[in-house]
This record gives sequence, structure tokens and C-alpha cells, in this order.
Amino acid sequence: MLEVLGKRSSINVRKVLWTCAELDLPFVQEDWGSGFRSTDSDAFRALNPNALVPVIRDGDFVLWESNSIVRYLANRYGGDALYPREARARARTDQWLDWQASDLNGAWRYAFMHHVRRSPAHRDPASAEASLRAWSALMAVLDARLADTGAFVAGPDFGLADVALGLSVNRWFETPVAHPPLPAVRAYYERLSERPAFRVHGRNGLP
Ligand SMILES: N[C@@H](CCC(=O)N[C@@H](CS)C(=O)NCC(=O)O)C(=O)O
Repeated sequence: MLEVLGKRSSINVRKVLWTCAELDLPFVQEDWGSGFRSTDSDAFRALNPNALVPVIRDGDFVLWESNSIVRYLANRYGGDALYPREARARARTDQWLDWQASDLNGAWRYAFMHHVRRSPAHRDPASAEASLRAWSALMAVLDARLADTGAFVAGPDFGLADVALGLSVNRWFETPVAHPPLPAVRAYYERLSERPAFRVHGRNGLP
């Protein structure tokens, strides 16, 4: 059976758990990462040299990097459901998945570590403010896109881009800062909340 290594509180592990739930895919999950089993061991690094979660094991196939994992699972087990095969539809999904992993992730990091994790290494208020400004600007980009589709990130249908960005939107609302009004993002958050798997793995009180 598919094994998911990583703690349930990690935003990147939650992408994998949510995708499995959307695909009705049976799996076993083990808590790895800070606060649980340490990933800083030769045995874990043999699975992922970055010592990060999530990692999956599917038979003898081991894979790390959350967005690559969800693509693999949808490709192998999802048919056309979450990751369309048609070239342009797939490219649109990839565009938003890559944007989440690169630009959006990079923008929020300092503000999130400052306001939520209260990290000693992220105490500088000016850096937190700059990060929040960058994060808000990208959330406005997402808001414009969602106002355009009136539904999901890649278009009218729910898919993998929503797994990555739904969790990002949840993090945005769960971060205790003043949120500029982004009506399409707010409506999207409510739309996603109609999905039982999002309520379990996404909007579950964790940032
Ligand atoms: N780009 C990686 C990032 C993975 C990552 O940063 N994972 C964090 C948890 S969200 C982690 O493993 N932190 C170290 C730990 O918890 O021990 C991915 O998307 O999978």
C-alpha cells in the first residue's frame, strides 16, 4: 500500500493527504518531521537527501517534493480527474502549481515564520512587513484569477492546482494579520470548504 511519510500538520504533507482523499486512494501515513520522528538520519536521507517531508513510497518507487508527488498520484491513479491530459489544460494546472511552489511560497515565508511560528530567526518587523506586502500582492493576483474563472484556479473544474492553492489560501486566512479584502479568494475558500477532504486536511484549524 502507498506510504506517506510526514506529519499531518505540514502544509506540504497535507497536499498529499488531500490528493489521496480526492482520489479515494488507500494509504498509510507515518509522522516524520520536527516534533516527530527525525528526518535527520542516514536512513531518511537515503529516501530524501533534503531531509524534508513529504516523501512517498509506492512499492519500490520513492518520491519527494510535494507538487511532484501530487502530480504523480493523479497521473497514476486519477485518470483525467485532477490533472487533465490535454496539453493546454495541463499546462494551466502546472503554471499555478509552479507559481505556488516558487513565487508564493517564497513571498510568505518570513511573515509566516514571524507571525505564526514566532521563530527567533524571523524577529525583524520590517522584514515581516515586506514579506506580508509581497504575499498580499500575490494573493491579489490569485484573486483576479479566481474572479475570472468564478470557480477554481485552473478553470471551471477542481484539480491539483486547487490542492496547492487551497492550502495556501487556508494559511493566508489562518495567519493573524490584517487581510486586505479579496472577495474572490474568500468565495473560493468557502467553495473549497464544501469538499469534505478539504475540511479534513485543509481548513482544519491549522495554518
Ligand atoms: N519543496 C518541498 C518543501 C518541503 C518542506 O519544506 N517540508 C517541511 C515541512 S512543510 C519540512 O520537512 N520541515 C522539516 C521538518 O519538519 O523536520 C516540498 O514541497 O515538498
